[in-house]
Amino acid sequence: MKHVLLFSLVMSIAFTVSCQELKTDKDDKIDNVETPNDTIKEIPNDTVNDNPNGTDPIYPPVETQPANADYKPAFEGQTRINGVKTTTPYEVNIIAEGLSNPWAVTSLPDGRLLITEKKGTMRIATTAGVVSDAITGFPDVDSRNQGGLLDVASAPDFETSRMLYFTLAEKKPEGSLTAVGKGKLSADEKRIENFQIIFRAIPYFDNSMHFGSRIVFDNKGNIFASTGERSDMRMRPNAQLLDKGHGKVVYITTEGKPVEGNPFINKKDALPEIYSYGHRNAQGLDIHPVTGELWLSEMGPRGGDELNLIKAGKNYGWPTIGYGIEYSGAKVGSGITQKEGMEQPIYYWDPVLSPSGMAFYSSNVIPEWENNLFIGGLSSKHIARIVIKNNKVVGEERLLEKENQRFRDVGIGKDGALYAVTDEGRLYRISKK
Ligand SMILES: [Ca+2]
Repeated sequence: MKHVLLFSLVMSIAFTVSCQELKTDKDDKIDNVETPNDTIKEIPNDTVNDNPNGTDPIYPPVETQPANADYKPAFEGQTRINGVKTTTPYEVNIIAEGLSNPWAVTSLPDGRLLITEKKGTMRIATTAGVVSDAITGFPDVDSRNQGGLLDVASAPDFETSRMLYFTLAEKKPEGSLTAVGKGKLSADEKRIENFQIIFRAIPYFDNSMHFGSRIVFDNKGNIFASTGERSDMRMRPNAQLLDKGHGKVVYITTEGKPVEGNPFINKKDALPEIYSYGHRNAQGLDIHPVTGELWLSEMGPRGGDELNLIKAGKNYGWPTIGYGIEYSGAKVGSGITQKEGMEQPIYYWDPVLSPSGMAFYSSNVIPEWENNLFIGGLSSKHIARIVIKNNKVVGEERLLEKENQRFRDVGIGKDGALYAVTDEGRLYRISKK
């Protein structure tokens, strides 16, 4: 295909942590960034540590910039945790370029990669970077700013059903909303057949911001999906309202019905699909490979990005509590960080990470990465490696920060490699050397 160039350039990672410019304007919009020269560098010997205990050596926190807000964390280790560094040698390859605003990358059962593109197409890539023509068959999406065709997940029975599940910004004359839809990948892999919307985060609203969203299957074959609160000051309070679909995690069946036992299923006037609420703009969602618990990354305002452990029926606080401030510098609401009945984030970033898609590393090909969480950073332009023990963050590392890319999503390959897509149109493969 003519728009995607194949790359075989092997680039290296300097394992040192360096300061990087963090934009105070973290707004999640598409930049044009010049492509840096690809160079081959040596990995410095002094950064490869013996690791006899199987634990990560401890380094200073990766964040060295002043915080935007003067809020104090609710507990030790809630922000600016010790740094860690990957010791297993790995390599970074740009395996494809020229993708059109790729938004999600995830593995098919056969190991190939599904990649959505924001304007409403999908492609299938091999792990060598051979990319298909655009796959069509989606409804009209609102692809302005933060909207578009968003996440994709393959059905647990994909090998027989060929069913794929998506989130998207559905476009209607009255506005747009975050929707979950499904369709069948045609036998020739050129089209999505019989696309159906199965859930809508009502009501419609006419803007182009804060749609979320990610989708993940649990081991029962049901779907978790995140929605955004649509950014506008009039919409923001909806994150706290149980009769609105904005700023929520929903838990639904493959038919779009609420899962039996959902926390608000018997509550009058509440949407029965809601699983958790009080979210701002969650673009990262995944299930821990060992505990089976649902984790979510969430774009906060200036200096309030969060990592949350999601539990049924809980309120995650937006816009009442949080660790960020408005872009104007003003407090958000009354400027409080804690409140009875509202959950604390497991971890937060100030300055921001601008967390987008995330994935737990369920492989052991790179041993110290097993069960670590990898989160794509947009304005921060790196991939955050987060080490979690006993539901606390115990280490953070910045990967690929020299690439100068807005990392939109990361996915784990069946081959134990980490794959990432960027707003600039690249597909990366990060694999053991
Ligand atoms: Ca929160």
